[in-house]
Amino acid sequence: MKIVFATNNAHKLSEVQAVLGDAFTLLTPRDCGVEEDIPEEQETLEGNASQKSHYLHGRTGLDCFADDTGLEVEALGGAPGVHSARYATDGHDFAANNRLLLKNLEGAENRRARFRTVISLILGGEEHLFEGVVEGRIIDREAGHEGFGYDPLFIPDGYAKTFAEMTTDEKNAVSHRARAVRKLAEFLRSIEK
Ligand code: ITT
Repeated sequence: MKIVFATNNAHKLSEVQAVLGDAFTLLTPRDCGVEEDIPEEQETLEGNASQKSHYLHGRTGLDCFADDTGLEVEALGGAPGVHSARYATDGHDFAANNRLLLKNLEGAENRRARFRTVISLILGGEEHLFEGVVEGRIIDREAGHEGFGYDPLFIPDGYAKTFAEMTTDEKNAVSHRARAVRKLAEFLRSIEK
């Protein structure tokens, strides 16, 4: 089955393709002639995922899905949350975001955090939402070079290493995005039958 994934993030694309396996071929917005940035201007993960998938569906008329992810840190009242991409600057500056997160958590005893992903799927013109969460903690210096974003600072519960110290398969065993994508895949398989 071919389906369009509304992302410009190559790391996300390879994580999601690894979870979905060969039965699904992911197309990117660019593959469908959509070159411009897809807007995400809402104040919730659900709102942004939905805005991205509706935008791409409107531009292409194809079945598609989008994800929006946030890192929710307990001691920061759930920040950066929906503002995770632009926490420190206006761009996607992962290093600056990580520096700011460490600064804002300096001296904090409570390091609890969770990643939350919301996927919006538009299939036959109807929207379906799927959520995935992973609980963990933020360490006090970056470790590892795999993955992207806040991965070097996040250790999922039950592990002794960060997402950035894991292979894609190890991250996908527990990650927020993989959990949401497995729900999406289950749904797609169930309606194919
Ligand atoms: P698209 O909107 O093009 O899909 P994006 O990078 O903007 O890509 P999101 O809005 O979903 O993706 O994610 C917001 C930010 O959250 C992202 O820029 C990263 O800093 C962080 N993030 C998302 N998923 C992550 C993950 O699996 N590991 C670490 N950080 C992640």
